[in-house]
Amino acid sequence: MKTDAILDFLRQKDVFVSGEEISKKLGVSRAAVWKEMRSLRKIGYKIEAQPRSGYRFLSAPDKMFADEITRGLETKVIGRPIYSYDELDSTNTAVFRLGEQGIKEGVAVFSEYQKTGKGRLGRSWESPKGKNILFSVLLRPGLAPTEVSKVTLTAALSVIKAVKKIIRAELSIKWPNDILCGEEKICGILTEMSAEADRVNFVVLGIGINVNSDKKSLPPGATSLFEITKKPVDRKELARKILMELEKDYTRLKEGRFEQIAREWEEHSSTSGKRVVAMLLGRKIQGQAMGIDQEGALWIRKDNGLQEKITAGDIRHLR
Ligand code: BT5
Repeated sequence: MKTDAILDFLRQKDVFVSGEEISKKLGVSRAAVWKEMRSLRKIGYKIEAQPRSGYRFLSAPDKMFADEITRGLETKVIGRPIYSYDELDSTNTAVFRLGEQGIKEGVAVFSEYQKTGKGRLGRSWESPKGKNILFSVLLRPGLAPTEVSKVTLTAALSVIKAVKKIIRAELSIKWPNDILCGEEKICGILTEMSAEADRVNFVVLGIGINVNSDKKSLPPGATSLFEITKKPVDRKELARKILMELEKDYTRLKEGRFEQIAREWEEHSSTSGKRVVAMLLGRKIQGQAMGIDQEGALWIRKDNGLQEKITAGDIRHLR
């Protein structure tokens, strides 16, 4: 009901505000104000109350509430609106449904936990409750199905730039969709689409980032931002930064400037120049990764000197 309005009002003031002032301003009874304060505290807001002075906002809980992420979000499309949940099967599945309902692009769904978080190729994404960032965004990029991998590469660039704005760490992108610290994974991206033969209806971009969980609660080979810095990271601030970077990069993608994105992606990539092995359907190729082309495909110089490009699948860094 008036919860958002009360929070906004308290936050603007940054001093004690009397119950009477709040009730006048918002046109509700003082009893209603008191009740709202109680329910805000119940969900983790810290609000100081003093009998004579009234109420003072102290802090918001470490929860990915949609309103909290939206506060200070400077985007026009991405994250407009945001929905957030305590638990879902998968944010990708939830956003896919929104796509099928014809909802406009930009809507984002966050969840504190996923019962069946999805990785690529039928793999799973494991993330303990309330510690990390798990979300998906609906996009309608107007690309051909063969070009959708560009969305994944674009998102990887946006995430790494956003994270680097918040923490100092040696992070890199492993083709096509992993963000690593050293060789340990802190972020995975899953792009799914609904398409006809030559036209994409919509794309669901799903991003999972290990933010504040400790290594013990993550699968082997994974690490988190907390493990890197030993300090908790403000998840909402990071989420906002990612959405904002994504809006800028996605706009460039839509305007046909993927070449620019690919160049920046290369600057952050740890794949280019490495010896890699690529697992393709039924066969393996080994050689030196040369970098991505204007379509986002990875070129590998094989040991026999021939070059081959891969457009999808998994690679392993050898050294
Ligand atoms: C990915 O797949 O890396 C894509 C992950 C996308 C997850 C997000 S979360 C929000 C949205 N909703 C979803 O349901 N999914 C998306 P892939 O490259 O296939 O990597 C999956 C593999 O990474 C697993 O087989 C594990 O080995 C490993 N893994 C699982 N959970 C991990 C974690 N939290 N951190 C690092 N690695 C993990």
